[in-house]
Amino acid sequence: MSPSNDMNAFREIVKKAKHIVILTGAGVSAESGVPTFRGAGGFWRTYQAQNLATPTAFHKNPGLVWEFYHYRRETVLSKNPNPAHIAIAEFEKRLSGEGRKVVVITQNIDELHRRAGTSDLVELHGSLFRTRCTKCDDVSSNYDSPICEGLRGKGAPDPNVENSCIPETDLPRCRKNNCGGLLRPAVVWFGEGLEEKDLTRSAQELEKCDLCLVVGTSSVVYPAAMFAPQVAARGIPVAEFNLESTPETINFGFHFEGQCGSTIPQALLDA
Ligand code: BV8
Ligand code: ZN
Repeated sequence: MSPSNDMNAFREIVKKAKHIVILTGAGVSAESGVPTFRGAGGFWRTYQAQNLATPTAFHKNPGLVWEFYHYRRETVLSKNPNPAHIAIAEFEKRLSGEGRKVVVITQNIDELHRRAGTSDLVELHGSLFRTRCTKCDDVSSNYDSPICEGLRGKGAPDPNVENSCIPETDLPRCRKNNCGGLLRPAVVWFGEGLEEKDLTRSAQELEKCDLCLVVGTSSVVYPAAMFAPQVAARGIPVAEFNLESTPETINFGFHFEGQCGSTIPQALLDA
């Protein structure tokens, strides 16, 4: 049976729900001006994002990968949460006053949910604003712009820009007890496992929720892509908010087509 787009019927379900999981992907940040992975947004210079988001790429050319992440850090620092992030954060606050739980499980590394005020948050793929030392494993928050002098003015996304070949000594280095190790972004690259604590926490919330929203994701990257179908398989209502259908749409009870900056506030405000 194809999914319903009856917003009033969905809002009635929202009003009764006690434990809501909201799964989000790049589409929830699109209206903030943060490029998504699909289509044009998926390219930086002549590279596809997912070919740079790998341990192999970093090992081969840490300077190029740092230019890519520096560009994304600087881009996100100049953007703000949009009405979808804000409605989700307000929804969590309002429901917590009624003893009802809202938890956001995001694939995004832009921290826009955090900046919008969401507190119950699982950042499945890490954050642009955390680094991990490749030598001592220290993980630290870092909002410096630029993250180091070697990257100042680097990272332009245009296809004809030459790679800067920044010497490794000029890349972000660990300052913990003068370790000096090369830092990497504390994100989950393709081919890397997600953090055990995040997988465990997600499984618990997905098992217990009585409503799931899946917002702005193409549902092609695993294991995150399995989460919403898992909830639907338990007979729990799942609503997909997207510009288009995805390979998982057929498994969901609801599908709301459109910009989630409009459809999410419609679904959540005062529900
Ligand atoms: C793992 C952080 C195993 C980094 C990301 C072959 C080789 C190696 C691995 C694999 C392989 N085949 C399969 C795999 C597994 C792989 C995978 O799934 N690959 C895919 C490509 C097939 N997965 C992994 O590698 C994962 N790890 O499997 O580990 C393992 C286990 C134990 C031990 C060792 C290994 C790790 C995956 C995490 C990768 N890191 N991000 C960074 O960002 O730089 S993934 C990254 O891409 C995002 O985080 C996100 O997850 C994904 C992009 O997806 P979306 O968020 O959905 O964004 P997208 O642009 O695709 O879609 C946007 C959607 O929004 C669209 O539907 C659009 O219509 C919609 N939209 C746009 N605007 C709006 C909107 N909707 C509403 N309103 C709007 N305004
Ligand atoms: Zn270190």
